[in-house]
Amino acid sequence: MSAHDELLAWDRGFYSEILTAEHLAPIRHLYDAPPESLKEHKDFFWVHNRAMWSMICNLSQTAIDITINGIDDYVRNRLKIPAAGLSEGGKVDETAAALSSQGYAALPPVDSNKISAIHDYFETQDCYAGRYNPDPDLYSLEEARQDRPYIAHYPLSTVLGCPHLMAIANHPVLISTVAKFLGTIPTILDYSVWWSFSHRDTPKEAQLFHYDIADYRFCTLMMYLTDVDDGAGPHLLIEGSHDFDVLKGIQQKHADDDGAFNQWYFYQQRKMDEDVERYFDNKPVSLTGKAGTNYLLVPRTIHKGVMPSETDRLVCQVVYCCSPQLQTELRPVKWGSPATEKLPKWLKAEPFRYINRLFLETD
Ligand SMILES: O=C(O)CCC(=O)C(=O)O
Repeated sequence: MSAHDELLAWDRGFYSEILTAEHLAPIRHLYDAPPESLKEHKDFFWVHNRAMWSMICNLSQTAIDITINGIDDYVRNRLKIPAAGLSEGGKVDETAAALSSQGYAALPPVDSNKISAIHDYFETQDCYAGRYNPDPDLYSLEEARQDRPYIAHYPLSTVLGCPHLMAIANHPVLISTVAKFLGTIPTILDYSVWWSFSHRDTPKEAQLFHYDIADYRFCTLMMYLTDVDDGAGPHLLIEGSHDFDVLKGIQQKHADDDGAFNQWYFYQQRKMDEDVERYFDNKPVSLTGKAGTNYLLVPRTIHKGVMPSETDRLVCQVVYCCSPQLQTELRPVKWGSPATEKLPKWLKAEPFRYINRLFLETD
């Protein structure tokens, strides 16, 4: 089946579960689209997006848990995706629990030879200025370094063709940890690598505090490919700021503010440092580390990538979701094409095939 058909089959199949499965009855009222309006993936995307937003605005952990249990049941029992090779216990449980409570968890650093190979590969590849662009104008890294846009990304096919990268992002212990945190077998929604350039005057977009909503529950792998100290734009986050109980506590504390906290938290996309400081007791945690430092992050925490003041930063980010809430174009590479030459063949076997189905198309 093509990646496109598999995506649409997932959407249709899970939507039918929502409409019929008894265990999903408590959330069914959030999915009220007329069936004839659901034709393409984007139609299902918006239905999920609306339901998700409603659960978040109501800080309803129960609704999110019911949905994810439903997804897990659908993936394991209807799609019959085996969790073979995934494990629990030991560090997996410990790391997933830290990720859940703090909103971040450190992973063992990546082997320095592999990091050097990844870094050296990207030094030779063309990139493009700004955020995600499916059809970018490419220029060399040397030109980008002269031009100094605030960030420069690499095309997806370049990222997938990088040595070691997909093997690291799909390491069975990492995937087991992510699965434990999510409550189901993940779907990878994005692989990206970008430079954040230093010596600009003002922070922009994700360099200002914000949180992201990509799925009912999701997390990211952030792997530093250059050394990241305070001058190289560390990732900064407010520990625990994803926790609905913490957010309910703040709502109660500001119950007399005429809805100012809710307005700020739910509707102001970019958040000023002084407001974050006013509402949250904890000081931001700054994630610094040498190249090869690796974190799992919950992007629903309030966070930002600090604007680098001294040195350019190169990072890799992988997004792991419960459901395929793809907002960008689906452009899988086919196994056998040049971009797949360096990929380990075990990525073709379940559950890794399922996990990577938006990016790698098997026959
Ligand atoms: O660059 C970073 O550390 C954070 C990136 C980020 O917040 C985002 O892409 O939404």
